[in-house]
Amino acid sequence: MQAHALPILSLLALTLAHGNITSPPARLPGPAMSRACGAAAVSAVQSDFTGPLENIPSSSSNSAACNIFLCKGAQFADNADKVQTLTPGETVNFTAALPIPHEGPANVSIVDTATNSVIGEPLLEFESYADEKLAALPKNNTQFSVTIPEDLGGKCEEEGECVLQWFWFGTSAGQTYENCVDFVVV
Ligand SMILES: [Cu+2]
Repeated sequence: MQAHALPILSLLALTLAHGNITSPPARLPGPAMSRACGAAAVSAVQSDFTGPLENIPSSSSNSAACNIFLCKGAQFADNADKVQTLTPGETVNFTAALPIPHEGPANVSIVDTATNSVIGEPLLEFESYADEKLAALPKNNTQFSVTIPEDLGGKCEEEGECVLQWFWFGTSAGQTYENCVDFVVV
């Protein structure tokens, strides 16, 4: 029974996979997310780290702290060990996995987590990202870098205050992808 179940699970994982940030380390679900968003939301993310926000049941939310559209619901409290210490003007290299591309816009921005608002302008923007009609994805879809602005208006000096957010919307798929990298500037 076990031997038969494994190939089916592997196939499912392939079928469900869409995309995520693999470096720098992005926020993951944990106990704080479970308290904020419910265990079903955590299970949905853990079943496929590359899945879209639309696959996460937000109806299980039991707290104003849970916003699936901010960092996929992942909480700072579960990720305090992943904070990147950066300097103004520093270049940050990203690696993304896009096992199932869906064409659409994408960007990387600095988001103020208290208000879920973008600070300044996006650091990187793609009008057309992850186009499945291309024979091969451009290298900059999975390997790209951003530069930390010289002036963040005094923000992003406290852990948990700011994240580097990768955002991608697969237009025809109607699927939204987000991953957040916690950081502080010093
Ligand atoms: Cu997808």
